[in-house]
Amino acid sequence: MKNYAELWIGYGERQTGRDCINLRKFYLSGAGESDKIVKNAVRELKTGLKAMLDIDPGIVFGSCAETAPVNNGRDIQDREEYTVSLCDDGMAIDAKSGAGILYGVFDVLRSVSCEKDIKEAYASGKTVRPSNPLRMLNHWDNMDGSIERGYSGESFFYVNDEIVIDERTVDYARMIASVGINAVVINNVNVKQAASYMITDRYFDKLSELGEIFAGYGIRLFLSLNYASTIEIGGLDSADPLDEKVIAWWKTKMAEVFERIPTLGGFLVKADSEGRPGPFTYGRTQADGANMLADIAKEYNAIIIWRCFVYNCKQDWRDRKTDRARAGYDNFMPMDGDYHDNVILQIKNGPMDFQIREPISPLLGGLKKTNQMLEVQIAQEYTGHQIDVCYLIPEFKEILGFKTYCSDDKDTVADIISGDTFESRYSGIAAVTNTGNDFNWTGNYLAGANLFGFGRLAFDTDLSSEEIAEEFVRMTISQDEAVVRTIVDILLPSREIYERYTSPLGIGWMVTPATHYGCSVDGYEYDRWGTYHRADHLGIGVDRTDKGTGYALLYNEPNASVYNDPDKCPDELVLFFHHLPYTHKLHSGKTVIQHIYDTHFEGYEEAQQLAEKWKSLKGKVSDEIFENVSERFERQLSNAREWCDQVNSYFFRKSGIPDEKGRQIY
Ligand code: GCW
Repeated sequence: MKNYAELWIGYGERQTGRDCINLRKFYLSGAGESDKIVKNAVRELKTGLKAMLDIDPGIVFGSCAETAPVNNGRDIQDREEYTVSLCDDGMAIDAKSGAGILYGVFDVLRSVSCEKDIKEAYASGKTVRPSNPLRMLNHWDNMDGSIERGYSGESFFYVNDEIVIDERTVDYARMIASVGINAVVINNVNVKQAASYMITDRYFDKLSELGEIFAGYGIRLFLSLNYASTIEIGGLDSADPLDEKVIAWWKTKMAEVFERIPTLGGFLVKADSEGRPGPFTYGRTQADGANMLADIAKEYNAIIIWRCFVYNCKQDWRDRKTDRARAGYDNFMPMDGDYHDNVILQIKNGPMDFQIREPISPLLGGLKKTNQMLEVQIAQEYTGHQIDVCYLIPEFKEILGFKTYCSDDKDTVADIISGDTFESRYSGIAAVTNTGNDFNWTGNYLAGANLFGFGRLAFDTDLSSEEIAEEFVRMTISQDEAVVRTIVDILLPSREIYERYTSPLGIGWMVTPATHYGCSVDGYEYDRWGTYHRADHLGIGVDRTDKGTGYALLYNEPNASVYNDPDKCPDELVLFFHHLPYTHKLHSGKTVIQHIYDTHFEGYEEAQQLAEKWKSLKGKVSDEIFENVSERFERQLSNAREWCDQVNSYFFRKSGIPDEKGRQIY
């Protein structure tokens, strides 16, 4: 027995498919049997089919493409594409690389695992080309084993400043490769202490071993980099990106790093953000910093992913001119076109910080001459800490589908990050991951749907939230139709329910400072973080219109005009863009205050209904899963109740306006 769950690669026994002739022989073409990814693919196929159906398939190798060198660029999608089709005595997986074959194998295993009719599923051949070149997970794991914003135990990569490589490491690679992840950053973007030494001899051997394991599953290893390495580990007195000594140090360093870790894809950098060092200290731009590193990394075919989460975190709450929402745009937009071609800017989905509802960052659709990557967060920092169930795939679908109007066609976020809109050399999507060393990897079993779902969606943006949820439940929890239905019905509305009992109408925050779990309406109101709701006895919201901070105007038309006008702005974002009286009527016909009361009472009630649904599964799912999720639901309900009562009481006390429906407010 392993000391962790195998989730969707557990390959428990299945009933359907045993007599399917097509599963008895596989013709693989695209890479040869000596390719190490192909070896892993074949092992996976054999293990999976044996365990699920007691079938030992024959393997026939067909034509073999040339193995191209490691590359993070656009053409990667050509090599990762696969086609699965039926033949008389088996089935064929055609690709142009080992990775393509591996993804084809996982497609077949998924179908078997979901008890699909194989003949039907592949009747006309199925070709899938990944929607995004880079499909990444960002770990915020620290080398002491703690995880920043981790809610699933400690890191499985590090113990006491050492890198741990064991069976779990390999199963992790299998698990994420199975949903299409092809790149992983294994350390926190806040690079401090031991992590600064990742690029030294101290860790090279382990990193090289890890990189090889990942490479066997088509995954490229990335590291977060300390921008001030020249000072902190190099003994120089500067990290000025234009300083010759600094440049020379990096040249030597990178030569060493890429020699010792040949599989390394590049680096992720958080600079000039929340106390991390960066080029601003030397009066240089973000582009100066990114380009310096990228020019050196280029020689090794590597990329620099540079985060846009740069803002003033020492704001004065009295100051109404400074608007944190503008910061990313103001810091990065003026240099559009200046970032070198192996730099990617990594942009959080919203302008603030992973709130339950935010508008899309105006950099997405603003930047036109820069490689871009979207950053989302499946670690539930602001969305319930993997205690509250919050299936995030519907939110990600909204983000990807958002029309930025940056061009006549292909203007959605999905188009931009796929690289199609601007034919970008590098692009993709990253998620701050939600894993840890808990038995079930993600704290709450249901939070596994976000890990599974992120990968599936990044690989195939056209999949629906429901299809993904259903696959997750069938592969991980149960095949029983009623159970599948019940859990899918819990997952699908969970994000909107969470939104209803927490902060209203896009304003965000109102969370307990530091932990970010639980309600504290004024927790950040008189603090330095730039995250205010500005409520008084008359109204609430931040004026980000042309009369306020001007943020609304950073969007392309018609989005700018829509957001700038309280009568056009969608309800769910209206307090993000406008300061409004409690009596302001929303499109829904309700006043702001009545909306707050209604949604909070409803949200809490709906959370109770979700918990009831879960209770009905006793005896129908494993005890381990049932108990884990039940215990979380108990905590979710007390959390939801606090949110509901605190928010309602707060706004009743501020506004003095009673609830039309006369419900109990304190
Ligand atoms: O959401 C904030 C978090 C920080 C995090 C930061 C970031 C890694 O509260 O913990 O630091 O974002 O994205 O860099």
